Amino acid sequence: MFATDFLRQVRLTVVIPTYNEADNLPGMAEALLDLPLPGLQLLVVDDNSPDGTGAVAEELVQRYNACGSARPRIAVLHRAGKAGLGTAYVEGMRKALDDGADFVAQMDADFSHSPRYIPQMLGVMLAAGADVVIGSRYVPGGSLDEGWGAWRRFISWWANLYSRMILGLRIRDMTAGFKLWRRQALLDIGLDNIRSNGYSFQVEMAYLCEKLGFRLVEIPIHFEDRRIGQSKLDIPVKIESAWRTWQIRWRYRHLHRRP
Ligand SMILES: Nc1nc2c(ncn2[C@@H]2O[C@H](COP(=O)(O)OP(=O)(O)OP(=O)(O)O)[C@@H](O)[C@H]2O)c(=O)[nH]1
Ligand SMILES: [Mg+2]
Repeated sequence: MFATDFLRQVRLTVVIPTYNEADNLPGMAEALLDLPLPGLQLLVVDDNSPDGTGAVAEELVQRYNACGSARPRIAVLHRAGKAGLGTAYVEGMRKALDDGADFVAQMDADFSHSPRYIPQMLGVMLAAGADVVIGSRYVPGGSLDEGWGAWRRFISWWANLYSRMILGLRIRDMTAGFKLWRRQALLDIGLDNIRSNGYSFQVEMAYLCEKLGFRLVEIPIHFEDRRIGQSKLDIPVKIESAWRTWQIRWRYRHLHRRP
């Protein structure tokens, strides 16, 4: 099969958790569905956002699924209330696997992660035979929004160093929320085991990748500041992430690489 045929048929689901992202979601959907990947599906996991993101997502379903394609281009998972980033990803990824996705991407709704990297991530995954590809701010060529002040840069740098040191990992961007997973990698991780919410969800998943001996590639990305709206990951989430790192280390102390 030619590479272009493969890319036309590839079943890739992009899971995006949303809480109050009504202004960002239509643009994200358009950018994702414009990519040269007709088998790409967007799965929105919304927590009954007060700004009506859930209703916006349903309008997008009507708009983009009307063309009669076999696999819906957009699906929505509505949850009753704000239950955290980690559980949103677990539920979304589980649904993506149940629906037969071969590849699952995870990213934020706010354009911090540009959709244009997705074909590149898929290409790298296939060429390198990787289990997971990480869109990384902290490998050579990666960069942060110029608008980030010194304090924010320091906190992000510190969070990375902290979790890398405690967990003894080589991954450069431990809190990266932009990843592409091979189906089998998520099955091997066992999503039912994941306990972390917030930033520590990313740390727990990264830790399991290394512990299980996954083939992992970090590609450089430019991380933009959110375009519209406010951050949902507040101080309590950051504190939770700090102590969860120790919990992750303890919980998986007997875990061995997959054969
Ligand atoms: N479903 C769901 N989505 C969430 C929750 N918390 C955050 N999100 C989404 O997770 C993504 C990341 O959250 P952000 O608020 O952008 O976190 P952040 O990138 O650290 O903060 P900013 O730098 O301000 O963007 C966004 O798409 C949010 O809408 C939640 O409890 N439930
Ligand atoms: Mg963000």
